[in-house]
Amino acid sequence: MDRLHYHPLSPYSRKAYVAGLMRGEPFERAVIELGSGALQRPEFLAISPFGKMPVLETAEGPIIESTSIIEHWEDRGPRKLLPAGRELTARHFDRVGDLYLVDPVAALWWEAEGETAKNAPQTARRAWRLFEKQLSGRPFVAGDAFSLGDLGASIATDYFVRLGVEAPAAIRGWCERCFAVPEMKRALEEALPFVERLHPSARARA
Ligand SMILES: N[C@@H](CCC(=O)N[C@@H](CS)C(=O)NCC(=O)O)C(=O)O
Repeated sequence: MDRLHYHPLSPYSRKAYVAGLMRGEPFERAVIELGSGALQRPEFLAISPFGKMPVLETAEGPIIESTSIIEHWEDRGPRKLLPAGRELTARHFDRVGDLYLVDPVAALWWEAEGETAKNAPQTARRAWRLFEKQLSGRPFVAGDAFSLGDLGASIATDYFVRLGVEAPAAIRGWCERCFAVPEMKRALEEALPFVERLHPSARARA
């Protein structure tokens, strides 16, 4: 059985975790202990050589990179996050979301003094403009259904808002729709205790 190494707080982990839940098939979960040095232990580096989560152990070997994990599952079926005919749109917004929302919010969260963190709100606002344009007349970026294109971007947007970066109304509405997906809601609820512990003010802004 596939085994996902992840932490509920990590947005990239959460992408893979939500995708796993949406499949409706069992998978093993190994929660990484934050701040324990677990990511740099030889046994972890053997499956994730860059010391990053998530990583999925499969019968064919480990898969790193959140999107690749999701693609592995989508390829095996059932297809949940890459809608037929809208796949390229979903993939495009997944990439934009990772680069211009997830990476910046992670910098803001962990290294608030760095250059990426300083530019993070501006980068997010530019990304949100792209999402807003795509969302005009559609509930989700690839059409009527929640897809890979919404996944990481909405998780990161929720973190931005919790950290006090105001998102436009249309983006907040889209985010609400994303978090109404039961698996998104469940994964957020599992992350919130850690959010509260690490950034007590973030919970208050939620
Ligand atoms: N591109 C990777 C990014 C993974 C990543 O940066 N994960 C973060 C947690 S959200 C991590 O493991 N950081 C630990 C570190 O860099 O030491 C993916 O999509 O999986």
